[in-house]
Amino acid sequence: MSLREDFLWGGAVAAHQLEGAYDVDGKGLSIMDVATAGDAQHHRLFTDGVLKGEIYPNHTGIDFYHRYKEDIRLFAEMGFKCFRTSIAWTRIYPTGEENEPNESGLQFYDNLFDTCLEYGIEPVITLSHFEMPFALVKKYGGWRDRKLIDLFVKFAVTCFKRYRYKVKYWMTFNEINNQANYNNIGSVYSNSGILYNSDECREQTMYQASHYELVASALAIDQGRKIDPDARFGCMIAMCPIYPATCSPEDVLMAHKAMQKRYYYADVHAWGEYPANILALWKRKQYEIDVTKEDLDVLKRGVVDYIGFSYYMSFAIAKKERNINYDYDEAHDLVSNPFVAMSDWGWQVDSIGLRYSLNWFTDRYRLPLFIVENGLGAYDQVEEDGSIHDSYRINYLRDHIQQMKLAVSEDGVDLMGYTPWGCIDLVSFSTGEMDKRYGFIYVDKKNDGTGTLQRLKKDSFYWYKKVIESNGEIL
Ligand code: P53
Repeated sequence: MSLREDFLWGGAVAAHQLEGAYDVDGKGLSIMDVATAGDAQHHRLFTDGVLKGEIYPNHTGIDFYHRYKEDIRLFAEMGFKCFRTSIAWTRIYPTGEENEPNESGLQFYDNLFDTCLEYGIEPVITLSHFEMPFALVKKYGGWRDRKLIDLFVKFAVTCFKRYRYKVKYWMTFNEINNQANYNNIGSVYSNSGILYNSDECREQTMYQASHYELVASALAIDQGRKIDPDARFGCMIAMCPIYPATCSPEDVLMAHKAMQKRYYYADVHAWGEYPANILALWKRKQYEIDVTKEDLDVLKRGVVDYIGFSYYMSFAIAKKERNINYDYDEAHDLVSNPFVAMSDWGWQVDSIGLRYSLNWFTDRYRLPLFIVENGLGAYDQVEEDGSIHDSYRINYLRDHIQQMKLAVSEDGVDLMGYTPWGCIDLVSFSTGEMDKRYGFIYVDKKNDGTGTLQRLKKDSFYWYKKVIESNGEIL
């Protein structure tokens, strides 16, 4: 049994990481427009608006906004069947609160999707990929406020109606579960637009904001199905399976409890209800979460058709002696795994973990799966003749595709497609660098923003073309 005939090979990106043109054609300021540049050692900062003297790499991205035709042509040359990107909320509703959408923003995505479809490339669209109007953060504190649900659903419904004949595959929130890491401010701000106050209980706030997002996702899906019964609606989960550091029963249970806390989001998306372990946690910690009876009905109605997920790495965990309740704190509890390699940015490279994850999702949800991100961030060297020999990237992808095929052929996983991350070099989400590259296509831009923006084909470009041509048989 090999991959299905209509397997969706492609690549993935996100609006704010490549479009640039951050204030063009009526676009409003998004939270990623106030993220400064960082590097492998330093996190990016989120400033209070755009400040003079700071560098904001997403303002220019790789200028995809003006060059998308050339870039899609290159994707078509590789044989892409699909292209995953996101819609910048702020191009459609600049502050989130307008009554009427911004026509030039809508038109941009019409043009982009038309270009894809001309080449037979299916758009796979995320509604909110780590961004939201900055105005909603200032006014409501981001997803702290129930008001955000209606504003998001308005945005989603506008997109579903407008692109009904162009987009068949939707996802609501990118890596919604990354905010479970509530001691990492970067991931919480990007997921939910929340900056914590010094005296608040972060964990409780995180559960509240996450609940509003889960309700917003379900409401959007429920509406989306009425607008386009043929479309398929998915969630998007950042999958980093958490292994026990040893076979001590305590480590095994610790890993299991950590998985519950990092992946209950998928339970809610797929089952339409909270798992008992999260409700028990809220009770033990006396968290008062605003969950109405109507919310619970909505969650049931808005379950997903498929699970989209990213896979880059696995985690490992050991139980700390003092942690009597097996409470998982992602920012402090992970340990390094001596059995796997590490990328230059410290991400644990583990291709078997992808097969493990595909099995885990299938056992738990019995839904079709879609690997919507996977890849290796690496430094590339451009040779004098313009070639780029990225064998490390090819090796990473080959190993992961092999494991993905085994999950299909040996384990019976129902897999819709595979879209490696950053199919064209773009701004790194976590560090804001250009130097952390994932692409098959090199973009001449440096961390400091200089460069010609010229596109060059890496060795992996030619390799991936053959992979797609042979439907994964030639690796
Ligand atoms: P960069 C954590 C774990 C796995 C994936 O990341 C993650 C994160 C957040 O840091 O993010 C996804 O660019 C995300 C993309 C991002 C990509 O992984 O930091 O969906 O927006 O660019 C790669 O190397």
